[in-house]
Amino acid sequence: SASQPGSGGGDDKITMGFSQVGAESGWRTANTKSVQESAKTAGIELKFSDAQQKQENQIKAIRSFIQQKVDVIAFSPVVESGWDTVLKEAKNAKIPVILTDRAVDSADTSLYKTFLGSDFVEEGRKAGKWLVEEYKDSTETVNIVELQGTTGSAPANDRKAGFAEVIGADAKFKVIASQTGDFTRAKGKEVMEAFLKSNPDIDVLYAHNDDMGLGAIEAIEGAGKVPGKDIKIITVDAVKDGMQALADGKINYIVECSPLLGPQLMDLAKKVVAGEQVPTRVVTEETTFTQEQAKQALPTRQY
Ligand code: GYE
Repeated sequence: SASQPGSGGGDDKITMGFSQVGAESGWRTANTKSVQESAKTAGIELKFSDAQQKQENQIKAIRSFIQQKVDVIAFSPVVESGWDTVLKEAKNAKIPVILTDRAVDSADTSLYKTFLGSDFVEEGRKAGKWLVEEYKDSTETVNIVELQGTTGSAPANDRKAGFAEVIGADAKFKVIASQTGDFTRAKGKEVMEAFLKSNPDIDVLYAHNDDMGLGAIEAIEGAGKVPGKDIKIITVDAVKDGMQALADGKINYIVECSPLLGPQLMDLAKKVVAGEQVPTRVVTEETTFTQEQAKQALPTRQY
């Protein structure tokens, strides 16, 4: 409202500046839709900016939101580090910041009000636990390749760490190659092609999102192998295309990561602008899917 510091308009409508990572994946498309639709429903005016996976674009967008005196800034930081300066500028301008989806590594946690999003380390652990269970009766080496998300991003760092923590307990699990596929289908395919050329004996692919896994499936089929059988595949997100591939037997297991953060984000924004106390961390609720569960869930899947 107009009486709040940082209020731009003369009316009571809250204005939110939102800096999105980009449009790299099905998850991101669903997330953008969720944010835009729930802003409308909540009566919040949204200034939306797409950073095309570049931190410098996000910093520019945040500075422009500060200049426009929005009531609240929300953003999904493409990478974890390098935010202190611009977040201090927002703080000095008395504009509250809400981290959405991805975290920052700033030591000074007073630079933002709250962080809404998934527990990515736990997602990595869930992927690892499925693998341990799947190979519990085998004593042979399990050769794993990993497609990492965007370098330096919270989900890439954390999904790698959680997975490594769980499989690290048994020496038979070997990550023989691990590289970024930038969370995109095209990059996932390209990197998987290279993996297949240099490693004749891949048992498992762990991809940090569905899109990279879907690109990799094309590469695996192109190499004359059967995805889901010759090479077992675990991914994260559970977007529709991923769930379809899971139901079709091409993916073996998906760890869910919900992109539907919009409604919670708008609730938090209203509270923060009103000067109310909010929890400093809000974790999204998530599940996992086997092939059978995917078949059941698909008809009613929202994203
Ligand atoms: O898993 C991936 C997207 O930050 C959780 O970003 C998000 C990740 C998601 O590109 O598909």
